[in-house]
Amino acid sequence: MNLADLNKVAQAMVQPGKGILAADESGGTIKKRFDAIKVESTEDNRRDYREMMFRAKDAMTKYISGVILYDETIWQKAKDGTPLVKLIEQAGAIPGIKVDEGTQALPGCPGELVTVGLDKLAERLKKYYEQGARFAKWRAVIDINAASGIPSMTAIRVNAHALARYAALCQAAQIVPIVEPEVLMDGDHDIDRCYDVTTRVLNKTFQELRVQRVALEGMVLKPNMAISGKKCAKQASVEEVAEKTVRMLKSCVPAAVPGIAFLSGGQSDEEATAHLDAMNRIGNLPWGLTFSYGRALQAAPQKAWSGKAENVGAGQQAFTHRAHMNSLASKGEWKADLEKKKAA
Ligand code: 5MM
Repeated sequence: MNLADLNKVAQAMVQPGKGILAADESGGTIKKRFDAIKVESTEDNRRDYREMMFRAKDAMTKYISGVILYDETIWQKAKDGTPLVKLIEQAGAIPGIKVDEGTQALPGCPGELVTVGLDKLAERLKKYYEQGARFAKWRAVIDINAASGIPSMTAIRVNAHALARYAALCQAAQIVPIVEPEVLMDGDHDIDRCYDVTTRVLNKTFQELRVQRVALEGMVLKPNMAISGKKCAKQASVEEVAEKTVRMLKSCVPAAVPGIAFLSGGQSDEEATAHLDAMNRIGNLPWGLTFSYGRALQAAPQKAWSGKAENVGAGQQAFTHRAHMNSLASKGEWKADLEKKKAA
């Protein structure tokens, strides 16, 4: 492992003013997104949609540091035969790859999941590196449900162990691991419950990363924010989310980690931007704080595109606008009234 090079890539992923496009929806998830805009999820449509984003020059060159791809996409070519990975590289962004293989029920823990995909991961990483991937992503899913008493410590430990195994294998293959332990915001829990559970999850994850000798300088963390569950009657304000998330991360994430790139987790586009902005306005943080959004970057361009070739320009404009807003938020320079203006 060359830690200096891993650190260089990790620093580039979280550089000020840029963030990561999570375009790694698996087959089932992209179908759900396409169903919502009445587009059939064929290989060609998936390619056309992602090609549209990767060719959005302003967004990709100014605001996007890296793109997380799904296995299908990393091997795909644009309509004119250019590999999609090349389009990303030509824009000056870094190609990355989702390497987990989804979740399975965790035996003995009703209602809880474990992320799978460690078998043959070393071999897969070698091929992805040859194909241009310089970082990878693995997502663990932790649910909160007071009625069923979850999460259990078992689910937290098992998932932390798998995240650390994955991260160590990535670094041995000279690939920067994005470590994503996601505490879902689907329940009716309040922000303080989210804070407590996420604290436990992050502490366990970093403990496992240390045990398995993962070099913290060569990774990026992709966490959820401390936020109210979607069904909670009392929704925390932007300021409370920002203050509690920063406090939580400061107490759990070592300063050796180059950067933190949040998932959006079902927040609206503007909420995700406002929260990131408010955190960066607090300032004096030991790591870069940026975005690695899927839905909060893509909902608008998906709607604008809606599967029609004549809408490619509109889709690119919508994507550029969201990327621009989040770029500003990553520097604490976003203002709500900028949302009304069109992309530059
Ligand atoms: C883009 O979606 C990613 C892949 O999801 P599936 O494995 O379900 O297809 C997902 O891991 C994503 O990167 C993170 O959840 C962050 O995305 P959001 O939409 O929460 O910002």
